[in-house]
Amino acid sequence: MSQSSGGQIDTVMQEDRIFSPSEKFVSQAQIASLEASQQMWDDAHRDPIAFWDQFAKEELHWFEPYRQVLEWQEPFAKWFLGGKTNVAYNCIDAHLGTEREDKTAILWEGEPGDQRTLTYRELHEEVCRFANVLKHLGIVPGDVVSIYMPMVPELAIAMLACARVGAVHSVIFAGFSSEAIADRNQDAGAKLQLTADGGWRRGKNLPLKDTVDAALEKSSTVEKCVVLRRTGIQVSMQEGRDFWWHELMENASPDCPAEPMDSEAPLFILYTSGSTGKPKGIKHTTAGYNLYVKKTFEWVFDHRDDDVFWCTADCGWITGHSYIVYGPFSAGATCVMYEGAPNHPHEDRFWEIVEKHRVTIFYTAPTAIRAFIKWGDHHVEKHDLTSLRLLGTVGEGINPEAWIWYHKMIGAERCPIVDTWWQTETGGIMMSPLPGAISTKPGSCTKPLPGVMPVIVDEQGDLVASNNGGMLCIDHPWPGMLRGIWGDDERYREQYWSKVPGKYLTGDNARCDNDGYYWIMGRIDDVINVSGHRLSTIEVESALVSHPHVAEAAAIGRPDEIKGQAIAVFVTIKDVEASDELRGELKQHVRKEIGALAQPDDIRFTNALPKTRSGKIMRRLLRDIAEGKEKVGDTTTLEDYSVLANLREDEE
Ligand code: 7RM
Repeated sequence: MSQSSGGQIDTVMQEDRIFSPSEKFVSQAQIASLEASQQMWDDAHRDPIAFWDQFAKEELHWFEPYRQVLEWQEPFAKWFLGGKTNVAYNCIDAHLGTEREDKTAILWEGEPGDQRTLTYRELHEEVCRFANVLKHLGIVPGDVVSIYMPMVPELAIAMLACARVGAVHSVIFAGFSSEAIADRNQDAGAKLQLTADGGWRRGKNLPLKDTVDAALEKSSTVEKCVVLRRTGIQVSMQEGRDFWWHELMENASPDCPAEPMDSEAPLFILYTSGSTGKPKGIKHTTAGYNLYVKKTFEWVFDHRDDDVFWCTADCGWITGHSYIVYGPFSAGATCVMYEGAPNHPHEDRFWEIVEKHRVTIFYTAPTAIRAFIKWGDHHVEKHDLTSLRLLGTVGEGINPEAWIWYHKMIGAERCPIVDTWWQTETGGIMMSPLPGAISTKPGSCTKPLPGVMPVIVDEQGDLVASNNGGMLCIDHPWPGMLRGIWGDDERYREQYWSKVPGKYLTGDNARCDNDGYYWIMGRIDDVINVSGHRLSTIEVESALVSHPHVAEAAAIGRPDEIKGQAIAVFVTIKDVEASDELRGELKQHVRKEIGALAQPDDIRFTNALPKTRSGKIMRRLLRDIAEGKEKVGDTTTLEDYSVLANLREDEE
């Protein structure tokens, strides 16, 4: 182990397993060798401008050509200056008149078991009609439309219709409170609200319109509201403000040419949780984002025309924006879209859907994988998953043992796994295996995609040596990068461009091993400092998860008079009861796996960990609890409040 100096992060994890794609996979892959991927990477590195220029010309429809590829006035990038295109056009119209016109675009499954399919032609008609509805309601290019809807096809239709008329959408996950909606609406200056009467979640009817009604009392800029009928629950409609989706659509013409939009016209705002209470609206624009999500979708998922792609995220997150809607549709893919929970009506719902629709590419989050493991293999074994050829993960680091389970149980050791590292801010995937070209190591997101230039630096901003952990930054602008924080250039500079001069600060720690493989080590703020050794949360957690009775683990540093910090871990277990004996066994297990230094001081058993609504473990809250704080920090993004109450009761 290296001695810490200059703020580097120690690594204690040793993961030597390596998996190569099968001959069959490679023989059919688009990028089918290390040499081919290296060639792309070298081309992009040598001349990023020429690299992206060529793709932009080939892959997007231009109403007017651009005159300059990139203008970089740090920290503000503009891509494809002077060009005019339209994201909805690239996602739909581009496929009309080709063999994709009658191809299925959306394969939708409602939670209660209802089903709908839309071909690209049908999607085109729906989007055009709703685009006319938007115009009829007075929406003009640049207006902000707030969307608070369940995972139904109309959510994608609404996003695409906004893009078609040049409106900027702000999708808010349909689980947020009325306060959260109002805060975001105010910050964005939203003019129109789109919602539904309700949505299904684990058999319950979520009263979305009621929540919106409360939000609109405090959304001073919102003038009108369109309501989709989904569950049929009773809602109150305010005369002159609220309109039924289906009534407006009845009279809407299916003819609506796409608005030629400037390359840098804002496409959407997506709010992420900042460290302060103030909502942070990440801004993405038109052409660069569109190109980036299209190419990364094709590269990472090795997309072919006969694929059935399923990304299990919600459109309320960046993963849904980029890899349910804009990336796959630009590439002409068939996408499964599912409305509900993975355990409704039973814990095998996802596998039932995979079997039913013959899904070939499945993209989900580590939190879901850990839940599947906990629920038991028999749910998986009931179903025929032989259609799958490629698996993916996103959202958190995946513990190597969870990776191995995914590889064996879901992939039957046949499917490569793409562990994709990226952020709301990056727009699309930044690091991931190219599945036909790059061998995988469980727990590593492997290598940067072509054109992505990661660097790892210490507190002084100096590059760290290979295998040392440090702050992950990105060195050169890329087309999908955020263009700022909505209405707050100063915060954008301060948060992403001030700590390490000249580089985009991701906020994550990482190390790059001797083979050039990257290992994400968690958020900078989550580092545990034990006697001057700075440890990453994921390594301690992965050591715990490799124990047969551990389902999930979260490691944090709590204050300690002697060591600076002590390691406290919160653990959910499976198949056995909590006991002091197990506690001792787990400490020994971690000690054996990664060493005495990383051995937890406290182990607290819990039936659930606090997570964000998109499934990330909230270590910050656990720190507050471990420190015995009466009031924990910002909980607006917390998924389940009862978890906190339970953790408190469990306190020793
Ligand atoms: C796509 C998304 C971003 C943060 C990011 C990381 C963590 C995401 C991985 C990962 C390890 C991964 N956007 N993260 N993917 N950590 N391995 N493959 O999740 O804006 O919501 O979150 O998520 O900390 O900075 S996000």
